[in-house]
Amino acid sequence: MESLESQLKAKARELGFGLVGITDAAPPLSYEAYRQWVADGHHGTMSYMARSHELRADLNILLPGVQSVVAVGAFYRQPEELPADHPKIARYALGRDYHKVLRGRLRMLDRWLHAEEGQGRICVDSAPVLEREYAHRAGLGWYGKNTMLINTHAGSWFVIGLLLSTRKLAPDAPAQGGCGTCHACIDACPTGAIVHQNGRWQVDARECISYLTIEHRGEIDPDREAKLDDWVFGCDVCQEVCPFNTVRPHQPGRAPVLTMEDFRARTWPPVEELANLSPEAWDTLTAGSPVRRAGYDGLRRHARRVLRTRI
Ligand code: B12
Ligand code: SF4
Repeated sequence: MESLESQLKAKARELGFGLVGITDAAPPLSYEAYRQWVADGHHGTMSYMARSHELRADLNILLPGVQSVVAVGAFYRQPEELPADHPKIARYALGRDYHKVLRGRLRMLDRWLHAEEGQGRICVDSAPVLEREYAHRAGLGWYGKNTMLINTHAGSWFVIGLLLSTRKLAPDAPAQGGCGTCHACIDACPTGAIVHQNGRWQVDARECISYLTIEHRGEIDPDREAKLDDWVFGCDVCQEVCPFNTVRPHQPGRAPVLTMEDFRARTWPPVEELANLSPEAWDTLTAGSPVRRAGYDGLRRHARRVLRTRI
């Protein structure tokens, strides 16, 4: 008979997850690295990253009796390239919000796995968990110099979700691989946000376009603002240049496209329109979209900046 683990993985694939793996619930090895990142101020104004340290150290606080973690990855690369004049919105945010999409599907996996025994808890950026570490341990990918989790066969265009479980499941091996001598992302990052500190590569969020256009609250200092290029929401540069994301006709395994229709890009108006959205148009356009996180004023401000720099 097929093992519980293989049935679980088949179920996850049936639900549209391109990647799935299992690890144990042992405390994260990178906890100290995370604490240091916060101590160095790399989190900027993301106060939620500096809170709840103890929760990040022990999954038992989130789910008492937790034994296993099922990590899933959902691809979001679009099947067709977007036109060159499309507003620069990070690919993960072109369709429906991954928090909602992954949560909905993980709920089905949770019900299936715990129908007869055990309990589960879903984490999709919704609880203070070092998601990349658990996904790494479950075999989904290894840490790139851009800090993205990269899968040797499928690149990094995927978002991560976790299902914690009180059931004991056989773990997979952690992902093996690395960037080697490649430093394409470091050279291409428009702001120099990828830094080598304390013996490892990390992103100083204060310099990262993704942070500055999505998470940062308050004014952006003019020197930093001048480096934001044309990005209206998020940034994909360090992934666009990554060789593991390059679509190579002779290696069709690389950079798969979305497997969930929810991630298909909605129709985004041109930057001129984004800069002058009415509150009603904003509401309709961003319903169920990650772009909502930038706020009505934030999105318009970034769109206006892009227009200013085009002149
Ligand atoms: C805060 C945050 C951000 C911040 C900071 C990013 C950062 N690199 O830390 C900002 C706003 C800048 C950001 C940007 C983006 N983010 Co973000 N973000 C998060 C969040 C909420 C926490 C990440 C975190 O803990 N950072 C703190 C640092 C210290 O952690 P870390 O970079 O993951 O570093 C760990 C590893 O590098 C590890 N490590 C490194 N080397 C080694 C070596 C060994 C041996 C070991 C054991 C560990 C280890 O140790 C660190 C601590 O755990 C996670 C979701 C979550 N809850 O985990 C999503 C998440 C990381 N983001 C994600 C995405 C998609 C993005 C963007 C691509 C979005 C975009 N296009 O604009 C960019 C990418 C920028 C980049 N190069 O990282 C995905 C990444 C998916 C993937 N394949 O890796 C996540 C996992 C969300 C999700 N659920 O899918 N993000
Ligand atoms: S998301 Fe953009 S700004 Fe941030 S580290 Fe990557 S290339 Fe640099």
